[in-house]
Amino acid sequence: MNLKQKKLIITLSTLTLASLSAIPSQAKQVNLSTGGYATEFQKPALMNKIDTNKNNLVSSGEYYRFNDRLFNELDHNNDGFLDQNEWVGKKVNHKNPTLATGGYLNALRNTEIMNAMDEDKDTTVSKAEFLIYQFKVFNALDKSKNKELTLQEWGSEGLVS
Ligand SMILES: [Ca+2]
Ligand SMILES: [Ca+2]
Ligand SMILES: [Ca+2]
Repeated sequence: MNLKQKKLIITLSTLTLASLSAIPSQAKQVNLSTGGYATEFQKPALMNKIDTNKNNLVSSGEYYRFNDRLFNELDHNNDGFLDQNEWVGKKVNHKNPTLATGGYLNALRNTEIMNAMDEDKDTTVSKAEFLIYQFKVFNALDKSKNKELTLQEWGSEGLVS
């Protein structure tokens, strides 16, 4: 086991859905203005894909499962880290092409978004970094703080500074 893997296990073991849901969005706004990312993210079509039980709400659990699967799909060598080649290099060989919208995947796979997620600046995005970032976004949109996003909250302001 290399150092990176050790670090990942330690970080992930402390990451529960409850702890992720409690992450403050820190700044009032999360800056996702790069390359139309926020626009693609906030489309109802993406929300609909994440809302697996089709009750027109995205729960923190649905959101967690979506991001967990998305990370695993991008992590070609299954080492728990996304490097630059996995992020923007070759096209994703979709194991599950219906997971997200094409527009969202294109906007996500941008080095500026990758750098924003890479908290410790080691040029890879660990699963912990990925989930923490995605939950900052979730929590910024969850205006009513009930760990569920309505369509109105999904499209609400607060992601772009
Ligand atoms: Ca739902
Ligand atoms: Ca990897
Ligand atoms: Ca990193």
